[in-house]
Formats: sequence, C-alpha cells, structure tokens
Amino acid sequence: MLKPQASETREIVNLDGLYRFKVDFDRSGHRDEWFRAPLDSDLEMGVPASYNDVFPDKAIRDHVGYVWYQRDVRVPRGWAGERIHVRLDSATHEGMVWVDETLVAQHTGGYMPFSADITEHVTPGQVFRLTISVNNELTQATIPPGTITVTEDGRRQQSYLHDFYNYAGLHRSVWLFSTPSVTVDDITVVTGFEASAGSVEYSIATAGGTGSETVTVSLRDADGAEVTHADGVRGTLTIADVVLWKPGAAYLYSLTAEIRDGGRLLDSYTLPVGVRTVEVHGKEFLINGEPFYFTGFGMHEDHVAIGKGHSNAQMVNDFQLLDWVGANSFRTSHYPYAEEVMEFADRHGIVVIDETAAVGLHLGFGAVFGGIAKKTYVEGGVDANTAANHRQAISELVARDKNHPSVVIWSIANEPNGSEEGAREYFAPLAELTRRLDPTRPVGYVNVMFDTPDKELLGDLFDVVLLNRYYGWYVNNGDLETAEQSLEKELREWDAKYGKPMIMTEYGPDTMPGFHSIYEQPWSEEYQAAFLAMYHRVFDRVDAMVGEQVWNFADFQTSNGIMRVDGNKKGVFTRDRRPKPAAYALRKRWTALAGTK
Ligand code: GCB
Repeated sequence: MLKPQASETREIVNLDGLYRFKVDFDRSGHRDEWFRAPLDSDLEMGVPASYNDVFPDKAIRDHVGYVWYQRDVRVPRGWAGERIHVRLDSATHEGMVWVDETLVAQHTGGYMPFSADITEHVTPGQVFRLTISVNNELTQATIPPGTITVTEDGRRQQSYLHDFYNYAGLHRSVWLFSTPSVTVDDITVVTGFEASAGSVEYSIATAGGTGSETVTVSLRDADGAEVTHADGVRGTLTIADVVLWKPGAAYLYSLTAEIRDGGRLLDSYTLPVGVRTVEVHGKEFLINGEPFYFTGFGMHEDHVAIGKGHSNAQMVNDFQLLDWVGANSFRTSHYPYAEEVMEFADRHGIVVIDETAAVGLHLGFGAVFGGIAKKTYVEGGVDANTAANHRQAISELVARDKNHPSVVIWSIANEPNGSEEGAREYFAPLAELTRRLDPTRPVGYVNVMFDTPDKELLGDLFDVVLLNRYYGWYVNNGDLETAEQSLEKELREWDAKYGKPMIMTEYGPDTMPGFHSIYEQPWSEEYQAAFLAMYHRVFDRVDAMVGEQVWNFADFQTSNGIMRVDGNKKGVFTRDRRPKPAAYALRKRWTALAGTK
C-alpha cells in the first residue's frame, strides 16, 4: 500500500479544499442517486476535517448515517496514456466514491487509505464529478464497534464503548495521482546491522509487467550520494559505516526502486529507510541493541473545530510540544494516525506504538458508558464478524506502516476484555496473524485495569506487557498513599507472572485547568502533578518497567456523559495546547531521564 508520490514516472494532484456538502438526514442519497447531479445544498465543507463541529447545528453534529461530499476535478491533460487513480487517505468510518455516475471504490474502516483506478472513467484534460458518501455508523461488527438505537420518535442515536467523540468525515487528504502501466506496487524493507555494516533486506512487488522488465534498486544517503545498488526484486543491500536511525537522532536513507524495459525507465518509486533493529530481550526493550525507555503520551488526533481532521500545522505544533516536554515516544491511541504523522516521527526520531482502531471490545464497559454490562465474546457481541474486521484492520495497518522505522510495537487492541472465556480464542489467531505479517516487531495489546494478573488470560500471546492503570483516579480516588501501594503490588505481580518488559501506556487524572488545591484534591492541577510523581516513584522501583506514557497528551472531546465535562480533561496540555503545571514536571523528569535510562 505505497503512498502516492511524484517521481520521474508519477504525478500527483492534491484534492483538498472546499467540497459541496449535504447531510443525508432521511437516508435517501443512495436511493435517489445523489452522485448523478450537483448536490442540492448550500453547504460547503473543508477537507480535511471532521464536519461535526464546523456547523452550529446540533442535527448535523448528532447525525447518524451518511453525509455527501462533492467537487469537480480536472484531470491534467498530460496524463494521457497513464493509469489514473483517486485516493482517500481516510473516510471515517465508511466511504463510497463515484466518478461521475460510476461507483469506483467502497471501503470500511475509518483510519486507513484506499484508492481506485479510474482510468477507464475519466479523460485527461477533462473534468469529472467526484462524489463521496461517508458513513459514521458503528455497529457491533465494525472496528471500533458501536450500537445504533432508534428513539420512539424515530431519531437514530449512536452509542459506543470508547472514550473519544465519534468524529466523522474526510479527515485526511484526497488525491488524484497517475502511475505508469507497469508499476512498483509494493516495497518491504527489513533492516539490520552488524558492527559498522548496515543491511537493508528489500523485496519489491511489481504489477502490470510482462516479466521481461528489469528491476534495480539504489540506496542513497541523506546527502543524496549513492551508497549501493542492486538488481532484482529481492536482495540485501549492505551499507558500510552505516548511520543508524536512533530515537532522538533520526537518519534516513532513501531507497529507489526502478523498473526498466531495455534502457527505458517505466517506473520509479522512492522510500525513506531508517536502519534500526527492535527486539525484546528478557525484560528489556532494545532498539539497536540498547535498552530503550519510553517517555511520552497516549495521544489523540483531536483539535478544536476540525476534530480529527489532519492539519500539518497542528501536527508540527504537537511534535514541537512533545520535543519541548522531553517525550521520546507516543502511542497512536486508539486508531492509526495520518501517514504524515508517521513520516514526521520517522524524520524526527520519535518512537511510535502503532495501534489499530480496535477499542471498545469489552462489553462489560456498557455500565461505565450509561448502559449495562454484558458478556463480550458472544454471538452478536465480539464474534466472528468482529474478528474478520479486526483481521482486516491489522492487515491494513501493517501493510501501510511496515516500513516506518519509528514504529517499534504493534498494539492490536486497546482494553479488550482479556479475562472472559473466549478471549484467548479470539486473540490468539490475531496475535499470530500480526507476527506472520511482520515477524520483525514486538506485538502487544493494551490491558485494562479490571484484568488484573490473577484473571488475565492473554499476556503469554504477546511480547510486551502494556498496562493502563488509574490507581488514584478511578480507584483510590484522592488517596495517593493507598494508590502507590496498590500500583507497586500489581506491577510486581505482572513482573512475576510474565517476566516481560512492561510499559505503562496510560496513567493520569482528569484535571481542570485553573483549579488549585493545597489538599491534593482530585481535579486540581496540583493533584495531577502529585499523581504523576507518585507513579514515577513506583516505576523507578520496578526494573521491568521500560516506559511511561501519560494519559493524555492533551484534553480531547468525548461523547456526552456524567463522567466528562466538555470532554476528557486528562491532558497535560489543554485542548488548545496550553501547558498545565504537570507539563513542567514531566519536562524536568524526561529531560533528566534522556541522559540516563
Ligand atoms: C482508558 C481508555 C482511554 C480513556 C481513559 C480515561 O482506559 O483506554 O480511552 O480515555 O481510560 O480517561 O478514562
């Protein structure tokens, strides 16, 4: 699943901007074939962005179902003879794409790119009408799951068991791009090193050829000087005096794959490559053979007005704040982030735990979100349909992100039910699938606080122990002394049970900016700082701890409920990215740790 790019043989046009926009309130759009004519609506919507908070209209914000986007697109006239594609970097949660009156693509899963070859439906130099319907519905089978109910007066309502607002729309860029008819279809690299010699094992999939073409590969250093080259669709490149990709010190080579017919260049694709290794060794997490200690956050793609829309400026601001606070890593909680984010992490040496959108696979959580607790692994719950979509989510994630040096762990779910009968049967094949798709990276799942070591059934299927704990918040609220004892006791039990590296992937209390207390009262800024300091004391006493990722980087929007006041306030930064005092405390600790751990 190569990201489109411009090269000697490929061109790309960005289709972001303003689209005609219509909300399909009465679910008539598909029946009435809205793609056949200009959308009958005065609304326009910016892409990329979530549409929910853009309009001052509750009916749009709460809408459950389809919305429609449409614009006219002119195909560059120079593209005659090329294959022409349209690509959506995401459509949350389901997208259908028409070119004029032809349905060209349909994709479910709100955080992954998809594309369609539209060569037969368009003419270079001419205009076509691009129509996209986007559905925000979550059902028990989707990843993440949800439930739709209909009120007595006929209103559809969406509920879900995850703690972030169900933003929807075209959250990421839309592209028109050309490829030649014979293409580099995919590239996979696996890197390594021995003493000062680096290695890049590569394998290239081509498409559209006759088999008589030749494939060559060249590797350049960051200054653009050729380091080495080779022939053939697979092989190993050796780099003398390799410069490794390291956390905090990124270094990227670029690998160019070319297909030729005789002397004629048919296709050329360039991939950034960071040479590094990742390994679990006993209780250590090794990057390039050296113990690595994760500092940072679970994050969200979440901003005022644009919701989950990708914005390059906001992304740079978030990375700058990560740098300021001394973080070396983050988790893409609770879904894959925009590819621009992954590439930025590659270029700047930030380490990533890459997570699927499998959040809310715990029907016991119904009680927390205003419903009732149910069994999880039952038909109509987390069942074979969920598993099929979960497999798709894992496969697409690995296909998209396998070449990013920043990605060091696959997290295949956040807080699933890991103690109920059926959990092992559900997760064992998924862990195995992830390993088969990528044998080079450790695999984990994120454990929920209910699934204590005496009850949990899954840990031996995974390489690392990823824990979310809220001692001092959801339990022992306001009592950090008891919380400290409970936390340390539990961490030692995990260590005794599995003897694997452990990362605290979530810990933190809701904190109201501006609320102060000399009594360490929950919700106060002082309590947040004291809470984090307590966790850090414990982490420093438990050897198997190899990382701490605070929940959350910033405050973020959630669904309504008595647990949340305009969203989740566990951010170390506010939603508009102002520091709470805890940010300064973390900065002090993490900058000091950078030199030692
Ligand atoms: C969790 C979830 C996260 C929530 C967080 C909280 O365990 O993984 O999505 O936002 O707790 O603040 O309750």
